[in-house]
Amino acid sequence: MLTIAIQNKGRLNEDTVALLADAGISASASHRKLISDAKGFPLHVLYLRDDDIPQAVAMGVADIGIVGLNEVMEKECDVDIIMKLGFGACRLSLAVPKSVDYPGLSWFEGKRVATSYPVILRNFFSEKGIQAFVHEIAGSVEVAPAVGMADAIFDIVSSGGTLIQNGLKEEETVIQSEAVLIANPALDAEKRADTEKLMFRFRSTIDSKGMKYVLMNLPKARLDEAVSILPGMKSPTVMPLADNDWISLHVVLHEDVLWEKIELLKNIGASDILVLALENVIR
Ligand code: PRT
Ligand code: ZN
Repeated sequence: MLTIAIQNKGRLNEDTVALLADAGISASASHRKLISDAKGFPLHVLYLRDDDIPQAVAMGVADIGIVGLNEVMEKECDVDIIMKLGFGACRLSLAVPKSVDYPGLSWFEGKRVATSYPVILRNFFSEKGIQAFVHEIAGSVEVAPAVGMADAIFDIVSSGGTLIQNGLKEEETVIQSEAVLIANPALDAEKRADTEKLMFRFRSTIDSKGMKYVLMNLPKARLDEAVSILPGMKSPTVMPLADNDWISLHVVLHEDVLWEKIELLKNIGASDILVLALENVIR
């Protein structure tokens, strides 16, 4: 049976458990245990610290895992990144005290930079030909410049609020990260097939994010206009109504364009518009 490693607590845990739940897999039953059996899919769930997930998958302790791309890159383990999961978005950036008049990367020459991601940072500096001192610290990296431990930091940024609170400004983005599905490169055929099944389920829930199912009544004579308002639709679903001059039109729309399209459709006579949540898109 396939074993998946997920974060036991922390920022990725909730979204990971929700992704599994949307895919019909219940994994939240026994948080306190190291390992449990999921319901809804033949799967062992191994709860680990995120730092340990790349290595657990590389060693085959788990077959697959869900972890931030930043951790995968830092640990340099032999794993395949097989899917981006669309949550846990953040970036790894270099930040300097806001009083610095920053001229570009050359500023880092000879400087001390505090980080919890020394491998990624050393790789970046060596690629750019910058000689800087990389200081590894485990936590609260953002306070290092204020207490005189470093000249700058390299850390995870999401809203940027933490940097501002600590009198720092973001100057260079080194990597963009999000949660990814990783796999041991040497899975046997059966585990590979199970992983494909799991990815198929994840894909359908990820693809449905932000999508709405919209039904409306429309005068039959305006169908061509409706189709031109909804570009990209291969062919909208059209159902007859008891009144021959009217049809029922069904479309899937992203919430970003929902209201704009609905207004245009109303202008050509659409009425009784129903907007429904969409759980899965199975292609
Ligand atoms: O205990 P364990 O080792 O498992 O967890 P952890 O403490 O190492 O990691 P955790 O749970 O904090 O984060 C897990 C993963 O979430 C990270 O490896 C990233 O891939 C992802 N992630 C996404 C983030 C953030 N967003 C984030 N904002 N991880 C950390 N942060 C920190 C950031 O460093 C900053 O200090 O949150 C703070 C707030 O960020 P701002 O910019 O929004 O202020
Ligand atoms: Zn961690």
